[in-house]
Amino acid sequence: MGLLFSRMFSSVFGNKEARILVLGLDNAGKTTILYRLQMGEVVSTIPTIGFNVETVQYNNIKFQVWDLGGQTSIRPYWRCYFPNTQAIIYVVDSSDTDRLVIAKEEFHAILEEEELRGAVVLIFANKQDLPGALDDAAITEALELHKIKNRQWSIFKTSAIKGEGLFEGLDWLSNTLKSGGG
Ligand SMILES: Nc1nc2c(ncn2[C@@H]2O[C@H](COP(=O)(O)OP(=O)(O)O)[C@@H](O)[C@H]2O)c(=O)[nH]1
Ligand SMILES: [Mg+2]
Repeated sequence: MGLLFSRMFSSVFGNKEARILVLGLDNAGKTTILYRLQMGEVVSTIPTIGFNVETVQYNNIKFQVWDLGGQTSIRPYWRCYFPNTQAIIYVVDSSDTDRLVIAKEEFHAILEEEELRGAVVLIFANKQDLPGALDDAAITEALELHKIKNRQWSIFKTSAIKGEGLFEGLDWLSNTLKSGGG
């Protein structure tokens, strides 16, 4: 994936500093995806203000990951990571139907952030390999994706464990960013 990744994204941002946030509830599969992409060393920052941020720097692109949900007091600190964000990858555990409502609420709260207004959104309906996982149409419904206004978005079925669907999603993302989104 590392090589494919460089081929897809090398011309997207030029030399511009870019940020892609990988967000979702805990246990969604974000960290697994980060390792699966094999773009480089994952650096975990010390959680001094109560949340742990994993970063992979790939050329001029920073991928940053943290868990949504939980304490509301730390949320203002998330904003430090919002500038220059061209894309959000939102990861959902498609088999965790009990927490889909929370996943939806956290998702729409993030979309309301002023500094993330221009970011393109890629949704990964992850853990498709598990029995009982909802498909992309059902996740679209549960997350109320039709409510997204004025930004480009797309949803892909993935299995981070098997490495399925990730490439297709990133391909969509790089093409969308190339054609001026984000
Ligand atoms: N079956 C299955 N398990 C997954 C998948 N992606 C992640 N996991 C597992 O789900 C758990 C949480 O994954 P992790 O990447 O730590 O989630 P994070 O909290 O969002 O970073 C781990 O045990 C992973 O192995 C997937 O696509 N399928
Ligand atoms: Mg994690």
